[in-house]
Amino acid sequence: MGYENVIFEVKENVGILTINRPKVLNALNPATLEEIEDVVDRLSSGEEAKVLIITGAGDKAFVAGADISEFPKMNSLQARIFAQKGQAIFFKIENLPIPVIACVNGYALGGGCELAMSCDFIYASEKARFGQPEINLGIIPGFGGTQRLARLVGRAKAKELCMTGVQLTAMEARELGLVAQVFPPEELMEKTLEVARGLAQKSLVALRAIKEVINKGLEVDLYTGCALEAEAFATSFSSVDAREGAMAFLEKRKPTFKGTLTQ
Ligand code: CO8
Repeated sequence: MGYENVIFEVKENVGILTINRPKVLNALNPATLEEIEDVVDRLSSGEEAKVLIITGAGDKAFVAGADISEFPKMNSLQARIFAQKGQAIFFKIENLPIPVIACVNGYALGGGCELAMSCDFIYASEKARFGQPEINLGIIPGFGGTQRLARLVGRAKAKELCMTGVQLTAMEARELGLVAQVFPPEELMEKTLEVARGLAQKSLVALRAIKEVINKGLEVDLYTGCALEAEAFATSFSSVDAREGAMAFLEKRKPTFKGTLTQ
C-alpha cells in the first residue's frame, strides 16, 4: 500500500510512523486510519521493526483529533463504524508484540490523545498539550478515550478532563502519570530514538511478555495477574535469550540477544 497521509521508515530496527497531514494538524480521517492500520499490520510479526515510534509531522501537532470536517457527512451509524474502526486499530497498536512509544511533539487532542494512550508509553515535548475536547463539540471521546484515560489517571480526573475538555500541559500530564518523560522540543526525537534503539537490543520475547502481562493484568484481579506473570515468566525463562542473558552476566560480557519472537 502506498501512503499519502503517513510516512513510515525503519532505521536500525526502529520503525517511525509519522502522521503526515500538518495542514490540518495531522487530524485523523478514514484514509489516515487505514494507512496506520496497514503499517501496524506489517509490524505484527515483529520482523520488520523491533520497536515502533509514532509521531506527528511539523512542529505544532502530534494529532489534533479525528478530522472534524468528516463529521457533517456522517450519520449515527457511520459515526459508530468510524469509532469502532479507530478503536480496533488502537487495540492493534496496544497488542503489537513490539514496544510502541508515542513521541508527542505538540497537540495530542481527542483522537490524538487516544492514539498516544494506546502506545506503551508517552514521551512529550515541553510544548505538547493533551486533552479530550470532544465535549466542546457536543460529543464524547470515541476512540477509547474515556476508558484508557480513566485507567491511566483514575476515574475522577478522567471525568474532569472529559467533562471540561481542558488541555493539560506536558508537565501536568507527567504529574498525572499520563506522560512518562518530558523533553525540550529540539531533543524529543533524539531522546526517543535513543531509548528505542536501546529497546531494540533487548530480548523481544521478554519485552512482549512484559507488555502482555501488564496490559492483561490491569484487567483482572491481582491473583490472576500474578498467575499470568508466572506463565509469561516461564516462557521468557525458557527462551534462547534468557540463557544468553545469564551466560553473558556470568562471563562478564554484554549479552547479544537473538531479537526474534520465535525462540
Ligand atoms: N479536524 C479537522 N481539522 C482540524 C482539526 C481537526 N481535529 N484540528 C485542527 N484542524 C485544522 C483547522 O481547521 C485549521 O485549518 P484551516 O487552516 O484550513 O483553517 C488548521 O488545522 C490549523 O488549526 P487552527 O487554525 O485551529 O490552529 P490553532 O493553533 O488556532 O488551534 C487547536 C489549534 C487548539 C488544536 C485547534 O485547531 C483545535 O481546537 N482543533 C480541534 C481539536 C479537537 O476538537 N479535537 C477533537 C476532535 S473529535 C475526536 O477526536 C473524537 C475521536 C473519536 C471520533 C469517532 C467518531 C466519529
